[in-house]
Order: sequence, then C-alpha cells, then structure tokens
Amino acid sequence: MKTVYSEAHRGHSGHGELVAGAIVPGFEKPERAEIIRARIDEVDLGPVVPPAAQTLATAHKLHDAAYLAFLPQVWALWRAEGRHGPAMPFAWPVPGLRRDVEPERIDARLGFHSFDGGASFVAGTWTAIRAAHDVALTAADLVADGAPAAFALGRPPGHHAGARFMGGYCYINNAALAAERLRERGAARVAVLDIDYHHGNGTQDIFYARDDVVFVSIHGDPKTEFPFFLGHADETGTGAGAGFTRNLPLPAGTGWEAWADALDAACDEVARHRPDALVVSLGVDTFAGDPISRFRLDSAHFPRIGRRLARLGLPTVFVMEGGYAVEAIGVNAVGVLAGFEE
Ligand code: OKP
Ligand code: ZN
Repeated sequence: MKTVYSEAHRGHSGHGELVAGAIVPGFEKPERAEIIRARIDEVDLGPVVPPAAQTLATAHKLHDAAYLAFLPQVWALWRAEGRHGPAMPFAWPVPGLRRDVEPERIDARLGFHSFDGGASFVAGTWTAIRAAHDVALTAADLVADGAPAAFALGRPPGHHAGARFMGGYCYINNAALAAERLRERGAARVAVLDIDYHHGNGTQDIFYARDDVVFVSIHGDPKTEFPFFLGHADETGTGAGAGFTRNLPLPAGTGWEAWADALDAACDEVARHRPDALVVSLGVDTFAGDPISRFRLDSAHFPRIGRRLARLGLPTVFVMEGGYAVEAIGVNAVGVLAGFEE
C-alpha cells in the first residue's frame, strides 16, 4: 500500500511534558515517524508519496471555527508575550468556572481550547499539524480513488482532538478527517476503529450524534488510563448517533488473548453496521514495551491485527496515532500494515 508522508512533522519537536513534577522530553517526538518511514523501505511496503494540497474545508465540518482559527496563531501570540520556550496551558475552565467570556491572554486561551497540558506548541507545530491534516486527507483520497488501503503517516496524532479542544498530543483529528473525506467521496457510512491504547475521546466527541460514522474503540479503562474522562462502556452515542459508538475498555495489564477477543468483538461491531469504508486509528502503544501504556502485546501480534482487519474486506485508511517505544515502533506499526496486505 502507499504511505502518505511529509517531512514537515519534524518542526514539531523539542517540547517537553510534565511527569511527576518535572518537565521531561516529550514522548511524541519526530523519531517516531522517522523510524516508521525507514521500516516501510526495509520491508518494501510500497511507495511513499507526499500529501496533495488541501483546503481546511473538511476540517471546518468537524472542528469549531474559533478553535481552528486559533491554532495557526498560537506561536506568534506566545512570541508576542516575549516567550521563547514551548507554549503550554496551565489553567482550564472546568465546570464551576466560566466559558462564556473568552479570555484574551495567550496562556488563558491555550487552556480555553484544551483539556490537558499535553498539546504544546513550538515554532514548527502548526506547520506539522497542517501537514498531518493534508496527509490524512490525501490517504483518504487514494482509497476513494480505488486503492484497497493507504497509510497516513503523519504526526502529531489526532484522536484526542475534539470538535473544540486539543489535548493528549493532538490538535486536529486526522482520523476524523479521513472518515469525513470518505463520506464526501461517496461512502454512505464509514467506520472508525481505534486500536490505540488510549481512548479516542476526540473522535468520539466529533461523531457522537452522527449515524453515518460509526466509532468503535478498544482501550485502557479510563478509570485508570488517560484520557480518564471518556471511553466507558456505557457511552453508545446520542440522538441520531445512538447505537453508533461502541467502547471496549480493558484493564491495564491486558495481554494478547483478551485483547484479540476484544478485536474480534470490535470487528463484529464494525461489520454489523455494513460500512462502505474503514478508518483505523493505528496506535501501537498497546506494545508491552511502551513507556506510557499498560497493555502487553508483543511485536509478533501486530501482523495478526492486520490480518484480522483485512478479513473485514473494507477499503481501509490507516491513520497513525500513538506508540512511544521508538525502537520497536517501526516493526510494530508496519507489522500491522504488512499483515493486512497478506
Ligand atoms: C496520546 B495517544 C503526562 C502524561 C500524559 C498523555 C498521553 C497521550 C497519548 N505527561 N499522557 O493516544 O497515544
Ligand atoms: Zn495512545
């Protein structure tokens, strides 16, 4: 299959994140995409192509206009306050505080548009976000044009980004863009299957009231795992979307057997809705060696995931999400894709 990739992701680097009271180097770093890119050549997965030029029209169907307008301005606003280091929020308008008065200062605006401190900005962040957006749409177009599958290798990831917020390393929801583009190109119904360790709260948020995009997710139980505040089994959709969201939370420590059973259940759920196309939010932080996650999959399991997904027989866009064991991320992510192609 073709991979869509842009070097623009490299500018989103050098930021840190808060761990146990210290700012440590960010886990979501350029090496992740570089190592996957190298592995694609090593196993001859297929051609690597640049993204085609895209407008933000599809993003505007998924994200709030004020939110989308804010993202490209962040770095300049931060610099205008004399700051040089990464921009990160530190105050959030939780219930009990006001959201109806939009603040002016950049620090406050960052918190206003986010749910955690995990989406920081450096000089190249917007360019990387925009490139990941172009990558996801281009991969969806390849599949709409008749390719059986395509791989959107972008970063930053997207599945924690909701209609009006960033967080969890995510800004614009790349998987949601791919799904929406498949809808624009003629698919009556699209399924998004999220196999990242973390619940795709942003994707769920975006499609929760819709019956044309099904969202199915296997993830660490939010009672103990990030993003903590969404992803429980009783969330099944609302309004027209009632019955079109399915969450399969599993306890930290889950290994292959139980995880594979959940994948079977998730695939059955996808198939039951008779979608015309599939988007896979491809996180490989389910790997036992992942430094921030707690499932126990081995590298040998990832091709088996790909083979199971292929049995759905659907045109499929793979969109890269998480995976932080960089030494294994190439083998694991490309393992899924190679398994799918068998
Ligand atoms: C993104 B994706 C504090 C821990 C924050 C955020 C995890 C984001 C995962 N430093 N953890 O779903 O892989
Ligand atoms: Zn994750």
